[in-house]
Amino acid sequence: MTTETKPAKKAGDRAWDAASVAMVNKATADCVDTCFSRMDTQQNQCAFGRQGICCRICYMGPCRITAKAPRGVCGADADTIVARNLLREVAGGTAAHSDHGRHLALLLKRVAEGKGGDYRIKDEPVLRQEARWYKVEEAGRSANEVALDLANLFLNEFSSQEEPLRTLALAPVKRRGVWEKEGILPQGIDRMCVEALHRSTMGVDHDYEHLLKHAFRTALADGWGGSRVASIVSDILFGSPSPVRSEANLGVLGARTVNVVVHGHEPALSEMLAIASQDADMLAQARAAGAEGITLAGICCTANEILIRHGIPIAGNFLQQELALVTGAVEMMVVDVQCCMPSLPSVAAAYHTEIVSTSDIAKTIGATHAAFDEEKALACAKDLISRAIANYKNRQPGKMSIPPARSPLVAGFSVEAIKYMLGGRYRASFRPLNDAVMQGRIHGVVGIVGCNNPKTRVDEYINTLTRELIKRNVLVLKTGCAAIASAKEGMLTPEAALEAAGPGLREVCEAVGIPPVLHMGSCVDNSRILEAATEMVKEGGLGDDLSMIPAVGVAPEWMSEKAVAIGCYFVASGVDVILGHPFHIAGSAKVTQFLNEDVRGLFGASFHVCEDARSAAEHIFKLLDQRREKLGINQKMERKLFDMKDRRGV
Ligand code: SF4
Ligand code: MSK
Repeated sequence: MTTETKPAKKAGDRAWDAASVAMVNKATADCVDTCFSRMDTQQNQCAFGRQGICCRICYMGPCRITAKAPRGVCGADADTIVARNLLREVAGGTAAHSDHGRHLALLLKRVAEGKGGDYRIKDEPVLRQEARWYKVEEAGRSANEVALDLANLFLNEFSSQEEPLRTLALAPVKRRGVWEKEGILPQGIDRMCVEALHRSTMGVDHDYEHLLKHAFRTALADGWGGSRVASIVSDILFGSPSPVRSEANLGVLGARTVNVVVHGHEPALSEMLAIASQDADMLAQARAAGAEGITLAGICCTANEILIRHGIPIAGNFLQQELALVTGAVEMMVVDVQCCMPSLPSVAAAYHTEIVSTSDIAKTIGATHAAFDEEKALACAKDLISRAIANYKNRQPGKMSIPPARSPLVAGFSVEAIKYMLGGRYRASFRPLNDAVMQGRIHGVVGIVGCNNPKTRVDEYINTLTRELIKRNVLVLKTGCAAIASAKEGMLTPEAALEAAGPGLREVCEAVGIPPVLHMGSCVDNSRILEAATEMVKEGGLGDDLSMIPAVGVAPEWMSEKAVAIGCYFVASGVDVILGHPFHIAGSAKVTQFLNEDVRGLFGASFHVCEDARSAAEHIFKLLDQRREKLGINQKMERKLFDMKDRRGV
């Protein structure tokens, strides 16, 4: 095995947006270590790990597969080891999304029992609509009675031992038939994760195809189970998202306000922080401390959750979590779970920032732990804001520098909101979208999701691909850090983005008043993308299965196990997935062939690796064309240049 040594990158090669580049430079000047400098010290990353052929599942190992040692001590070959490792990644990703969903389902149960403290059911129409979908009696019953039955049903999705997930009933009938035929209908989410660990431990399941099929089964329990539950319960408790205006990038931090940044994934506490940060007493306290007010801003998916419901601004995406601290202007960063780097307290130590962890399952050395008590949620949130205000006096003006970057955006496109935008209150439906796809004005729909990764220039792939696709009349749906990348780029502003869209897409977007890039929420809200695709199938005219509609998923700069699970549930749902860089599977030609080719015979979709944005755009177009061809809707549109008169006439 050889390792490559590369020269350290310049700050401009680290990130696409100028604000991040400025903060990478400031971190260097302030002698602060960030993921970018650590990427350099980690540059000789393990080639065995990268190919997935290192096994440390038992203590006869660790074993590494080479030409001279083609089997581990137990006899496992590269195919078994690679498949086991991937299955464990899927189980990790599924567990993360689903445990988030479980916490919310438990909160819904407590609210329904009158033990939810400051939480209430905020969106009763959504509660009742979901109850009807899940066949829970709702007519003539109180909201709390309905919520209790629904919460128990959701909790049973975790513990069910024999019954397949109830949520699978929301998928097209034909797709459910595919899952049944392939033996991958998931039972309870917890059972799927436990079985994944059991099957991949020493001496159990050794057939790579059999292991990988369970990876798809486990992932389905995420996308159609745990993630879906998280999105639904968040909508019931905190309100269903609808389009809101806000701003994104580090410039949303205030030079003269107390800045509190929330980071992570679970929205329960941040919902209360959104209320507490606007409380009159808190604002008076901030003014008494010499500040002009309180700025609450977010990083990662906690940010997306409070953006799509309250319009709270976004400070940045995943790789800006340390850079936000490097501004020297953050009084407190409140972290919950997932994607919060353990380095945050050491970066914060160079400034005056206090890092506060709030989830009892997630502690970090150097952070203050303030356990979040859901029964006293608002009081906890106010305590945190007070601490942040008290910390304002510790700012070191000489160490402060807030980049002036802040881009306007519109976010909050739930499936219901898209339907409403497309058809209005009385004719809300996906019909206009399906018609536009069938007529070729919109070539297809592409979901761009996932994280950033310091191996590549932050946001470059995401933003280049997004521009290329909308220019070619592809409607883009976004979640997670990919959505934040577009926000910083100004591509979530209807006006700016429409300028960059192709004529057919622009015509449709202008007619119905939507931007060509729709921010649908956080990582668990990838289930909303599946829901939108299902609506397109149900609406008719684009085939009777998810594998038929002209749709593709892309994870350009992904880094998390959660992205592996998301990719697997998209493919198992019949949606092709483009990865900007491959899974750690290159050590097995059979596993690579199975995931990138053979699964097409099972699911009608597979994985594809495109390491640059332009080749990804070409490939996506080819995949969309293939589906359009099969549907018989790929006739070339007559070329027409649209003037303002044409557009007004749409
Ligand atoms: Fe080695 Fe087999 Fe143990 Fe893995 S399970 S560490 S390959 S002996
Ligand atoms: S936060 S999972 S870095 S998208 Fe959901 Fe961003 Fe990826 Fe975390």
